[in-house]
Amino acid sequence: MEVIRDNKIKNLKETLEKELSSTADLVDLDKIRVAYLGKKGSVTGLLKGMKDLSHEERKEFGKKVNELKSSVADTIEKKKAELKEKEIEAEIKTMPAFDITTPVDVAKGSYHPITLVQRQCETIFKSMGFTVEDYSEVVTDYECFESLNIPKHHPARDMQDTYYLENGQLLKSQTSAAQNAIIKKYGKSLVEKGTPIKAIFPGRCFRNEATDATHENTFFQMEGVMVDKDISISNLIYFMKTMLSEVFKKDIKVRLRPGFFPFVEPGFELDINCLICGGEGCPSCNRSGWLELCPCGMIHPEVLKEGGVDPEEYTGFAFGLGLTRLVMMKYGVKDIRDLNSGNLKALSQFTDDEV
Ligand code: FA5
Repeated sequence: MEVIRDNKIKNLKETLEKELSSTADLVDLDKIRVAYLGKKGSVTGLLKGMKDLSHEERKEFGKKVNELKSSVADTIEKKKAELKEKEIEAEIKTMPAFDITTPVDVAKGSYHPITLVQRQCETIFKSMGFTVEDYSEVVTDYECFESLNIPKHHPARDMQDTYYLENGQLLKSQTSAAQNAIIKKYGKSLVEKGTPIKAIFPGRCFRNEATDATHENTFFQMEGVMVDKDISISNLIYFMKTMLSEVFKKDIKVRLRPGFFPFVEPGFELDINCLICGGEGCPSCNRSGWLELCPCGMIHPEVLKEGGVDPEEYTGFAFGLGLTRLVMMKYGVKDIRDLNSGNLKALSQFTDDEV
């Protein structure tokens, strides 16, 4: 009797193998699974005659049927994976070839107006012999303040509260944060070869401040420094005026008034006549007719010394152009917040084929 039962198991396995080898479809495979392992399936059916067996035989046969059950389930699962893979391969073969270089049919993007004006300023300064430097947005207290003659607890820090990282670094509140590194970088060739330091460094700045039509918490500045023998305020004014007349393609009325920054001496505020209201006074210029655009001055001897340049021998100027404000004036943007709004409709109106 045991031989008959073993034969039944063997036959069942052989029939299953035959059926599987001629199955090429997942639906048919599922039918086979039900036919073998379902409630009324042939494997389950084997257990039906068990009630007539002795205790020992039942134990023995039950074990064999359970082994059969899991081997059938495994075989069906393997076949299922095989069929799925074949199905995917067939699907891939029928897919049209994908060419990654095919142009996408969507509206063309455009440069942000700040990028346009930044590039324009870079071109102007490069044509006057300046190099363009890039600098990190995350800086140390030394870079942003101490190297600029602003020690801890100096009141000048109050104007430039910014965002601090847990490690003590900060998001730079002014592009002047790069001054020390630039002076150090080019100081050697100034001293050894007599090559003047002439660099601009545009960058994003951050300040923890209440926003209004002319103040954002995230805005752009463009710093410039020039250090050589006999550099004076006249050089500074020349470069500023040249840059502004190139950007606006006309002479711009500017005014220079005294301004205090611990890293320049003397220091100035360079204002331009508000181009939104023509100097009449409007919310964009705080109703003064003038817009504070570019603080500047002669680099403080302590800052030169900190950068490794002898202030007895060399002098230099520095300026911190409010790039975002320049963009407002150039394009007549009344509220600075529009520039960070991400509103494509508002931004896409600014195009410039010169850049
Ligand atoms: C400075 O940041 C100095 N580092 C500038 C400087 C450089 C002086 C070199 C001397 C020598 P101030 O905080 O004024 O200065 O900012 C410079 C310009 O950045 C401002 O004139 C203005 O145009 C722009 N600016 C300042 N704060 C904001 C703000 N919150 N939103 C938009 N633009 C701003």
